[in-house]
Amino acid sequence: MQSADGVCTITLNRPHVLNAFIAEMLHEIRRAVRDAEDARDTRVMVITGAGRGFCAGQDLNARRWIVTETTRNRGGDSLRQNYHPLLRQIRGSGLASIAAVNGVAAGAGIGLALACDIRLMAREASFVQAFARIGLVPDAGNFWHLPRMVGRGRAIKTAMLGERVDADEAARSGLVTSVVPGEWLAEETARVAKRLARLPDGVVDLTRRGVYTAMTLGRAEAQEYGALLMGARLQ
Ligand code: LHQ
Repeated sequence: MQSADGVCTITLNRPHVLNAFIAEMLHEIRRAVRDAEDARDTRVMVITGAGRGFCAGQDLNARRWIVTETTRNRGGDSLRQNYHPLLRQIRGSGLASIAAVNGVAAGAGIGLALACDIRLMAREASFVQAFARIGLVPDAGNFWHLPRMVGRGRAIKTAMLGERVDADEAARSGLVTSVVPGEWLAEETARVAKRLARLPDGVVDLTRRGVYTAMTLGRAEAQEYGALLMGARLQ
């Protein structure tokens, strides 16, 4: 983890397997997020990958994910124990989060990117919903995010077929906020992160709370929630 100017950067660092997750790495990321939250001057966290991948999801060599009743159950437990706490932590933290998607993201790697507030993507990067190919179903937040972000039809198509979604398609369908050539990704990420870090105190936290909460409410309740948050700004 690196920190400067209110921005902390967490780099997934298993490039030989496109930064696929193992339990230890998930714990390390959680620790890094906690450290970022505890650092008083940190306002923004950036998550990115070392090498040519962002994150290829679960490391398939860490355990053999042959689909049997047993592995299915273990898969559920692995999600509950290893993945869900991290995704909740990112979403629940008071820090703005940016996924700088530098390369391919697959499976739970997409889940990690979608848990962040903002996704900036290198033109060379792509998303692969790899689950179905190996006999699994989308998880790690993908079920929740995909239909909301890209609509039901696209969600089902990409999840079932597992076709590669390139960066331009990801931007068109709303999965990422912007696409830049790979060599500019770090610069663009730093620019956006700095702007977020310089916003008045509380704005980032209340805005993301407003958006995420409003997504679960009806119109009238969402308006009222907006009034409550505005009240918190102007008392
Ligand atoms: C890998 C991986 C990988 C190990 C590439 N593991 N080595 C949660 C908990 C519970 C249950 C299970 O599931 C989950 C959530 C999940 O995330 S399930 C989904 C797991 N991920 C995948 O199925 C993706 C597997 N990888 C791929 O489909 C491709 O590698 C992608 C599309 C990501 C990239 O393709 P390429 O750009 O062509 O790269 P590559 O395939 O040549 O990979 C490069 C190296 O990385 C290669 O190793 P090698 O020694 O030959 O250079 C791969 O074996 C290794 N690698 N993903 N998940």
